[in-house]
Amino acid sequence: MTKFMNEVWARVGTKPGDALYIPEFDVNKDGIIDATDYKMIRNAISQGDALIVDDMEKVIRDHQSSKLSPPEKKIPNFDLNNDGAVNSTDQLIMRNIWIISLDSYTPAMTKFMSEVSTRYSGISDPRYIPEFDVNKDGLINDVDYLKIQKALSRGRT
Ligand SMILES: [Ca+2]
Ligand SMILES: [Ca+2]
Repeated sequence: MTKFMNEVWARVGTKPGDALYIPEFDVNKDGIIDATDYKMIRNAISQGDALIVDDMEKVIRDHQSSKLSPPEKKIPNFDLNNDGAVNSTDQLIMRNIWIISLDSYTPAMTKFMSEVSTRYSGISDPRYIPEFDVNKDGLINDVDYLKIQKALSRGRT
């Protein structure tokens, strides 16, 4: 469970007037923070993670290359299965990143995240990839890196 979800959990059963009550956590506005609100918040967060995975898959699709592509067209870190090409196989690995075996996950994650860190840049920089700017503030930095890492590693740690 994430720290944030622990905070939500700690408030289950609280009502307005209780010290721990936070109005925003009463998602369905029925005057009590209960398991329903907890589930709605948890699902919303998972959905956010899923959208990030979708975006990362799109990045791989947008940067396909074959073994014959000229070096400047190749981004080896997107070759998640290390077969010399960036193609639908790598997309599939990303799409299933939550459930693939640890043997596939660990090297894929290492490569992909190292590409994210080489893309730290501002919006006018050629290294900038819009999908990596998760919070859409025009910068790719640690904030985005951690969001991507968290979304892709969901359930692993
Ligand atoms: Ca590949
Ligand atoms: Ca950002």
